[in-house]
Amino acid sequence: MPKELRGDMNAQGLRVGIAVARFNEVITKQLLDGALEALARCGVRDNDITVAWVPGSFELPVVARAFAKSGRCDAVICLGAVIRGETTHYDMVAGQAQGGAGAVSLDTGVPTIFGVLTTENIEQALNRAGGKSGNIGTNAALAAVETASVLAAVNTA
Ligand code: INI
Repeated sequence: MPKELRGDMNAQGLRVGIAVARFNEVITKQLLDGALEALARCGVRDNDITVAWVPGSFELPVVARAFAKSGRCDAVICLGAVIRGETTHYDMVAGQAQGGAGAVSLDTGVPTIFGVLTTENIEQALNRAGGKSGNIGTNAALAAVETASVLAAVNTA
């Protein structure tokens, strides 16, 4: 039988850094609330969570990188909302956030989760920030817990 590893959703003792964008704060505050609730449900203590607000999604990766390199975070979560209707440089902001978060993850080995909404309009964003389509912040937190757990299992297997 092959050895099979899965993440465990019990995250007691997990240390998490969250970078969250102030741009579209009405939305990103909802993402943050969803993430914090999910982390609490998984057993993460408040004392083990640090939240850093950044101006916009473009700035998420640099702060995520600092969290990841600090040696004090087992997982990092990036939260933001990039809405096409409001910007002509949507693709640049969204691309930097996504590529930057991915680079931080691979360069540091600390799972860095992409919880950034990219939508056409504010209605779609609200739907995915605690509205009828769930909460991307919640999903991001659960992905952080599961990935940190399976990574620890891979590293000790
Ligand atoms: N930042 C966002 O997080 N979402 C957006 O929709 C957005 N728009 O529309 O421009 C946005 N812009 C700011 C950007 O992230 C940087 O903070 C800014 O360019 C300074 O570097």
